[in-house]
Amino acid sequence: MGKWKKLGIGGLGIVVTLSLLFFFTGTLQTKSQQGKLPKGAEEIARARGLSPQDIEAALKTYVPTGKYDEYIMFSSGGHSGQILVIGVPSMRLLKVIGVFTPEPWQGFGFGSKESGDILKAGYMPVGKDRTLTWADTHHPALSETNGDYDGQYLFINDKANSRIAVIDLRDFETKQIVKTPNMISDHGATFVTPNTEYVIEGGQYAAPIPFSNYAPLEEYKEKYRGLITFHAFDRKKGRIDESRSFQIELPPYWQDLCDAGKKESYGWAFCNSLNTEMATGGIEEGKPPIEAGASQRDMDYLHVINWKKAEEVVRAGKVKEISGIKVIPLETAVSEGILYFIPEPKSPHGVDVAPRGDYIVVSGKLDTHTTIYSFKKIQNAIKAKNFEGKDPYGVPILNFNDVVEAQVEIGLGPLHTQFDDKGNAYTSVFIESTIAKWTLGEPYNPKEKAWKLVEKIPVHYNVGHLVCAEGDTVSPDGKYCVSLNKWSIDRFTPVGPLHPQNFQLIDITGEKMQLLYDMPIGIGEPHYVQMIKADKLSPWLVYPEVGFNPATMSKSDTAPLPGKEKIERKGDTVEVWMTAIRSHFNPERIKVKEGDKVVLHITNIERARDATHGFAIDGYNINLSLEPGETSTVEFVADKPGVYPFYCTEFCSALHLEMAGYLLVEPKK
Ligand code: CUK
Ligand code: CUA
Repeated sequence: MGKWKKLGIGGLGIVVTLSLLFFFTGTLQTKSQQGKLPKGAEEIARARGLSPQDIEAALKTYVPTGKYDEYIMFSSGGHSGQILVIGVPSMRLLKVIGVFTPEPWQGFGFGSKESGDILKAGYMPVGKDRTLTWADTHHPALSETNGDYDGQYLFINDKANSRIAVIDLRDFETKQIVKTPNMISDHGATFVTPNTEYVIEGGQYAAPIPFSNYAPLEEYKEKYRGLITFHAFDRKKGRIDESRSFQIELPPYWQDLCDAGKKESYGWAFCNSLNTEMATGGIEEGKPPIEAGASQRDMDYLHVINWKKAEEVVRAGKVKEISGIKVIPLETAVSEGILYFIPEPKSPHGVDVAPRGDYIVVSGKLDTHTTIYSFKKIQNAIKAKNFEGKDPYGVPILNFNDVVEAQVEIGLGPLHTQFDDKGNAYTSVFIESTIAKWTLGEPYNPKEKAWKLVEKIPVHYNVGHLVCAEGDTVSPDGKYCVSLNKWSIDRFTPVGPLHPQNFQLIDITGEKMQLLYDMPIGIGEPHYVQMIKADKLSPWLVYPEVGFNPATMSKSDTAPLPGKEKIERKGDTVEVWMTAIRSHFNPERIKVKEGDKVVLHITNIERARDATHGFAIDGYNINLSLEPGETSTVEFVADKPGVYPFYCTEFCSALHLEMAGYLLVEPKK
């Protein structure tokens, strides 16, 4: 009771709120139910200490059993190297997609040749130990058609090793991992061009090209360079086509986030940078630390890149081929008018293109403003060759005042910006721990409403990115934003010194932003998320045919089919064609000799939804997940003699435990 009084709301307030809400939701119910509160609702709220606002928030997020979410978020899984799939508004975790990291449930990287090959393609091209089993995933990007999400593919980067992955949204599985040539780290990735012609990957920490070409830090300015990669995407094949991809050499500033131009700015890309000071640290020798050296200047450079022009230059062959990829040299990028710089304030981080492609919003981590550049003004300045000078590498620098449209005082530490359908922008403010809502200028809003801070809402705490429904496309939906908070301090039951991160769901439909829900994220550190209308996705519920190979997305010729199960020996190779159906494998006895190579093809011949079977061989680190219709291959050398049961790892049926067999490895004499 005390709590209610303290809130100054009282029982009447709850009854009113509840009645109003039930009146509203009641329109969806039958007449006899209308306006009726379930018995005891008020008592429950009171007993649980819920305020009227809590109840309203609960009603807005609750998705009853049997009902689906309106939006789906694809979140970077951070260091886990995975993707998290989350429903909105319920904030229920729907799936974890194995991407750069072996994922045991999906059997991704645990024995199937197909997934192993995908992972291996992303290993390092140099060095003895090429294996990589983690990634620092940052920015997922949904494929786009005309600047709108089309629900077909998803991309994500690995900042730690400069890699890009392709996920097919028909089965939500990883199809390709590309280790980007020449680059060792990235950050401005992944961002797609409006028709997914390219997946953009901006670099981060400058290094020699390729990074395996050793050069001491004393030669930083001469030998180190930045890079941006345009990975050509073949939508038909659903794969990055490395033969058509290209890179542009950049000065050794640390390029940061990128965004693709759209509509008006189609054909251009924008990346910001930090450390135009080219600091490399050296506290060991009494030099300033990197963080101080890299923040001496008031301005860094927004990179303005004409990728349409770059395409022409690549076609004309004005490139160097380095490590098997076409690279446009820096001098060529300058002489061909591919690259321009614009000063951008203090330690820039986010760069986000407005829905019509007309404005580019940049935020500086050590600034209090968002800075908005006009694409038209940029084009005019380039055409008029209105440059204030050149950087040490000859890149023309546009005059800040010529191209800036507005600056909006937001608060300390603005990072990333998203948009809604009403001409508003939402910026995450890191140091303040807030989300700031502000208005865009014309043509989004009439003059008197333009470029103004509207409202701020506190978030808990240290927000990085935020996402709003389709909020980085040409047609944002509004409705919801989610704040991706790095710290959660006092929000959740303590679980040791490593705290969960906190995704906070915010309703942006009303006059005021309303915080609805906290979702702890126990997998860190997610950086970016995209939110797509759920009805834009049309994933398969089972694979389209029995014997379907997800790696090729086609029916496999080698898939075992019912009645065709067999075991064949050719020399030292034992090849097995096996089927799986509730509740047995066929064959169920595999006898080999120590040292034999075993090639096992397995098809799950089920057609019922959810009828997944696993296939694990004890002691051999093998586990597959076979969805209905799926076929997979396992290859291994039976180098350990003994008796190795194999069994189904999904509780598929009443006789699941009986769904098993024996691998007998007879020892050498
Ligand atoms: S992010 Cu990669 S440092 Cu602000 Cu896009 Cu977190
Ligand atoms: Cu199949 Cu358990």
